[in-house]
Amino acid sequence: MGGKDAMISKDAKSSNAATSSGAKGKKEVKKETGLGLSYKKDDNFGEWYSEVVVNGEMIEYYDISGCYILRPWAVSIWEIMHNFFDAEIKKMNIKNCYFPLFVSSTVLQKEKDHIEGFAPEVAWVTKSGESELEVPIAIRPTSETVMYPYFSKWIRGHRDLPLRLNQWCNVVRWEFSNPTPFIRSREFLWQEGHTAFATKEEADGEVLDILELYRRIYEEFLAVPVIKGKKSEHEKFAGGLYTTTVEAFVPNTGRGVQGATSHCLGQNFAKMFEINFENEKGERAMVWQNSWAYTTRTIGVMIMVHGDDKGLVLPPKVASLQVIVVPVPYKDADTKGIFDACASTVKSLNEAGFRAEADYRDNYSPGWKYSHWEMKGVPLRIEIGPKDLANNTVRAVRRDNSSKNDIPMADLVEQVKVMLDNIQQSLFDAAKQRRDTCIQTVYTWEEFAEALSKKKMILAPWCDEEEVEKDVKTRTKGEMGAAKSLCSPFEQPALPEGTLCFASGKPAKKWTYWGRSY
Ligand code: 87F
Repeated sequence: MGGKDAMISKDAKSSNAATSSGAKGKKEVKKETGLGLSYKKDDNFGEWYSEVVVNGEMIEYYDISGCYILRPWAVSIWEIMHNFFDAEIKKMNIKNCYFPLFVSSTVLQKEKDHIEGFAPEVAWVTKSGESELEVPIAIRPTSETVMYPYFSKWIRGHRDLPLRLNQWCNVVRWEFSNPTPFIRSREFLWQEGHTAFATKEEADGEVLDILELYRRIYEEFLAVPVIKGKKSEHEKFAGGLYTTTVEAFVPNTGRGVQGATSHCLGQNFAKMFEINFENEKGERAMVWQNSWAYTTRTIGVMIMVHGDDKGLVLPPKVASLQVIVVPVPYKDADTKGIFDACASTVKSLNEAGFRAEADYRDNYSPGWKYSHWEMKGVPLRIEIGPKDLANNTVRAVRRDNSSKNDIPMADLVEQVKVMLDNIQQSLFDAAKQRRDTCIQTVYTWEEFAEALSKKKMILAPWCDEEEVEKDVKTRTKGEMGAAKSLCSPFEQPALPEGTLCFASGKPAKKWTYWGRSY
């Protein structure tokens, strides 16, 4: 990434992006419109990303490093995913709740082991006005310690189980490394699910049900392919029993990205917080717990995977605007007729359930509007000019591949549906193809090092020993960051007897994905 966060002045300057400069990787900006990006995705990915999130009107930089303003264009995407996920978990009888933002230090530190490694990232409130607080209060970085004392209070007998809660909220983690909009920010939005069951089997089942919802968010909504799998002992959430993940990959940087996680916490927290119940036999038993979350990081992954040199590319299912209708009036043409055709096009599309609008602004040319809506990633543009009016057609232009299609007015709704479905599918297919060409299977350390230098996502046979993973990290340390295990995919290729670990030479136990990551 371009290390592009420190100063608001620098950020604000680059966000205008209209001027040309001699900086590395800069391209000529379209002079006519003043729109366009000054960096190309393949030439300078970090600068391209910083520019596209601002020019696409997703975020605005803020005067606190690592904090970003989410503009309506980004929040509308979050809301669409929220509505899907919220409805799905309600079907599973999971209830929404809200716990406070603030945590006392005694409560936060109750489960010391789990908090230990994270302590430097916890932000504290130490003052109100000019006076020091008697005891500092932490801002939640996650809510295990906030919620579980109440789980202990609310769970008495087996009839109180399962207890399945979720909250939609913000969390704060004071990151020090390279903040990046959506991907690594100091405050972010998420849902965090926290559940308790009488049996491990029920908990195990839920871990996978939730992981499947995360897969659907990425693949069906964001059109981003992910790999479902299990984290290594070294990479799992230390407070839990095991961690499952959906892993995405950003081909341009060759980095994996943990898309969302679903943990089985086992009984660690139950012991710590005394969350137990009387079972059907009248004995005391400890609950089995899970926790799971996805965050606004999802949006960043989608931008990185689909965006291009013209700006954002939004998959139709998450685009707050799916179709932008642009009138193309000529000097002597029937302007009113064109505007009326635009209005009736929008009306038909809205009535059929599509998110469509027309851009009637008279202070911008059609060409400027094309660039503007391309920058914002609207999946489909409909142009209506004098010829279209005469022929009773509209011209539809796809954002993802620029293909043009003249559609008879009579087939409008039907054709738009087909085109949006095609865009959604081909974005996924193209992303999957790009991702798959980055996956490389290796058997030896030499092959591994070579593949890593080529920014690959590496599938390798592994002995599954923590010491070996630590060793891989040490041996790959460098400017670009060390490689680590991403996940062991649930779908394991065959592992013939006698296959050796790529890093230790010991007998391999499983196939695991490795690479650099966000
Ligand atoms: C940062 C500061 C303090 C991650 C932290 O993944 C504590 C933590 O506990 C911390 N960063 N974590 C792990 C979060 C685990 C878990 N929490 C609920 C999830 C899903 C949602």
